[in-house]
Amino acid sequence: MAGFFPDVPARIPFGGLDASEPLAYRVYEPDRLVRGVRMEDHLRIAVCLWHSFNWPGSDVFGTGTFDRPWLAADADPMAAAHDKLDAAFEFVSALGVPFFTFHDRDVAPEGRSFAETRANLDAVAAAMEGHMERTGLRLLWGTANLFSHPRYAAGAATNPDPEVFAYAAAQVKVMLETTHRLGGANYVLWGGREGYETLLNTDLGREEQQFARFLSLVAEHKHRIGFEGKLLLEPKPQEPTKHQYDYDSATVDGFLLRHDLAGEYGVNLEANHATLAGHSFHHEVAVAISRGIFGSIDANRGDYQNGWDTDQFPNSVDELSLALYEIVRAGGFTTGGFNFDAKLRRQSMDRNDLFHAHIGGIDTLARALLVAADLVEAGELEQHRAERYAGWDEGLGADLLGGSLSLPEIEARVVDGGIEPRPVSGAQERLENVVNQRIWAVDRKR
Ligand code: XUL
Ligand code: CO
Repeated sequence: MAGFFPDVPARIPFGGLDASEPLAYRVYEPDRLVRGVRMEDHLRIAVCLWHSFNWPGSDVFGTGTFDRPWLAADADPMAAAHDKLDAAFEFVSALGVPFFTFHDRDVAPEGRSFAETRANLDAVAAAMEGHMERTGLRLLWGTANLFSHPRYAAGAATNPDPEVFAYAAAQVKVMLETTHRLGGANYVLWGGREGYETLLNTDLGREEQQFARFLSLVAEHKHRIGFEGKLLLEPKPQEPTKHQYDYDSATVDGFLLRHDLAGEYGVNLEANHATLAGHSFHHEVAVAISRGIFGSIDANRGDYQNGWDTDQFPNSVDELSLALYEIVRAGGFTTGGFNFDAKLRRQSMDRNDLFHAHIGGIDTLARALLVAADLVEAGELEQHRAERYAGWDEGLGADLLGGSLSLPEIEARVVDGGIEPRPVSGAQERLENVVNQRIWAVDRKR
């Protein structure tokens, strides 16, 4: 393929587990049916344009190492924006996944005024429409970058200065409209700087009110313009701020309920953010599903020895199988999907490293999907869970939950009814074996 990735085929082929070609899928086959649904439609995979196309491979100690000509300091900003888009669409179509995601600032440069910035984004969106039409690629979600520019150093919606709130609100309005124009399936808000560095200068009560007002304005505008995608908040406990208000799924759910926003927002869960919050990713997915706020996933992994967001590509079938089990069991994604919010290591400076990283991550997800589907079909976990809670479906359990009994009446039931509970095994090890046996057996299914 002539273009930015000349050594890569126009479409990464499926080679199967025994393939020797590194640029081939071992497991991911878009058309393979899993529980009657195409693999592509189960996973709804997206490539993010920030780590993969708008980041030069810099870290806090060193400058960029990657070959990304459009990021050169002397490049003309709009010409560079178009070159970046050409390379990104070439990449995503060769990968053969259906979606991409981006922040406004990933694709279009800031101008000298708000109006010029909007004009830049509109021009890039027009070019994007052309690329989308040509390649058939779709937008999983759009989002506004409310954290890089110095104006947002003290937060966007939760900034002590109302002018910053206004600027951020205007920016989100534009990006929500752009996402709508491009047919985006969702709109994401990640509050990177909606939090604090120190409580010594922070009014928690006010900031909570500001954040809630901001989110109501966004929801209102979504309905005003007829955007049918979901609005999603992306929980993260810290980084860049010491503490972020959208700490985890449970915190977001409480916030939404407290501010009458339930039903308007769901969550976009990132694996590495779960790790930073001290949770497993499995936990975050299960909590969001049980609260009815599950939306989409940012696929990546952290490093268990590091306390920061390393955003590595996912490579653990074991861990992802458990998250996928929850998703498949709950009926799968509606508007969401798996977005690779993952980045290369700074030393991975070969252009094709971007392909190797995504291919590995996609195969890991595909295999985890097969395991999850197997677990759901076998039904052992579900059966055990149902039996474990069966007491609540009728008799005493139903009476307790139904609210018909007071504490004295419950005492009477214990005494007169001779209630004498007997502990039963939680069977954790047996259930862990069930999961592992499915992971081991999945190869044999072909
Ligand atoms: C940062 C992060 C963001 C959001 C989008 O940790 O995950 O890239 O996904 O702003
Ligand atoms: Co993310």
